Amino acid sequence: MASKKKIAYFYDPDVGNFHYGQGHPMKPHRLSLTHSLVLNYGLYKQMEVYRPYRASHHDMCRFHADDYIDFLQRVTPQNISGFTTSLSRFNVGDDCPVFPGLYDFCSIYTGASLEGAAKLNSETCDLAINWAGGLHHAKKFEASGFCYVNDIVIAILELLKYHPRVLYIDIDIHHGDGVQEAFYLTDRVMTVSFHKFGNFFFPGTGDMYEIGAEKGKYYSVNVPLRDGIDDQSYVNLFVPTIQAVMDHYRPTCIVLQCGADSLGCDRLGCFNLSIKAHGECVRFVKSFNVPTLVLGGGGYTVRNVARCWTYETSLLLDTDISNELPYSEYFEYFAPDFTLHPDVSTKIENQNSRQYLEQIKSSVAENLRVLPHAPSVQMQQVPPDMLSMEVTTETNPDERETQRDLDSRIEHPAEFMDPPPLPTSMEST
Ligand code: YEV
Ligand code: CA
Ligand code: ZN
Repeated sequence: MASKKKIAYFYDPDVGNFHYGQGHPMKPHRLSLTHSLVLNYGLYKQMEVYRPYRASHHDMCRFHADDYIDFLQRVTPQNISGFTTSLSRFNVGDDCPVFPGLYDFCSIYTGASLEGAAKLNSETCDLAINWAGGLHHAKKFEASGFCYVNDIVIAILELLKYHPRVLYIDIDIHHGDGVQEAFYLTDRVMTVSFHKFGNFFFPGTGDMYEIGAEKGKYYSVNVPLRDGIDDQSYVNLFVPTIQAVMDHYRPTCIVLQCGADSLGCDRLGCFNLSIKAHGECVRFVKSFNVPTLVLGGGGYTVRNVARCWTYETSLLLDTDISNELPYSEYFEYFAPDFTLHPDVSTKIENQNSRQYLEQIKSSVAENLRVLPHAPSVQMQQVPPDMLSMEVTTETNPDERETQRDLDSRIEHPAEFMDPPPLPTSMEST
């Protein structure tokens, strides 16, 4: 096929061995299942498979507060009783527990997203995939919704070194609140989230009237949905919405969060999407031929998460794969059908009326119409990034890059919303 893309795929063999704790719905083991299917379908042959870089404390502090990352690095299940004030201050507890290896887990999924962004920047690949990433709820100063470090914000900050406009699209059933909040005041990033909204569904934000503020006004797009949305309603809303966003914003790269909790039969979700419809959104985004970082996110019925992200890996590779699953070490998870596309529909009624969906569509279109086409930015020189460091040891620093390379780099404005300062505690290890 003429449009075959160079794909970088990131997977760390340790990532599936972390445990949030007994009964917790977030199961990193879903990442081992996904990778096993990707390998057993033979998809690895068509992409570059990387064991990712691990993000450093410094990398995480590009978005997060130093004392918060310090806490994540120090706290363990053994010393937790010495951190009672920090636990509540940083929202670590029930949804976001302290578990063994917590910091390493964050370092793995964040390093992979950051390296994916750097490989897109250097044009080493056209698409980068990190199913372990996409933890969109983490905030500058706190954990939230099973997310501790916001790998998406950190990856977007890396992309902004080279890209004037980054589009973020989020098809997880939850609102992409952490990413929206980080870029609420800037036109350099447009965030678009489709999510369940209403009846106190977590996190409670993402109404269609949240549109951004100051320079970022109209650069946050929210598509609030009711229970039970089906394939046809979702795709018929997603396609024209993203088409209008692409036409008006003209991003130079895209970050796509593919949370699989929007599928039918998800343990925490209430939508009714099939794996094919979820994948259709991924395929549509890919069809614009814009460099894209593809990330995971939520997804709590692990067998369907693995099916969904395997299918989406095949779509990104333009490769058809059989509905019959290949044998793998986790084969029994896929009983009784052992297929890629089992029926995941439920009896939840679609509470999104045609009228309601039309109203959202026209409200989004109206907000996009007032945008200037493709806002530009002041170009500035920025410090070298992680990949250029690898090859500069013996060269004259003045000759490392052409002027054209330097001109193509763009500094990002530091535009984060800081909540009011909190009282500091005197805790130590
Ligand atoms: C979400 N958290 C969650 C399932 C079987 O809903 C919340 C909490 C109450 C919450 C919240 C709700 C709102 O409507 C608005 C603001 C809110 N802030 C908070 C903290 C997070 C979902 C992230 C994707 N938690 C669980 N839904 C859940 C957590 C568990 C933790 C340990 C063990 C079992 C658990 N089971 C769960 O659901
Ligand atoms: Ca979403
Ligand atoms: Zn989610």
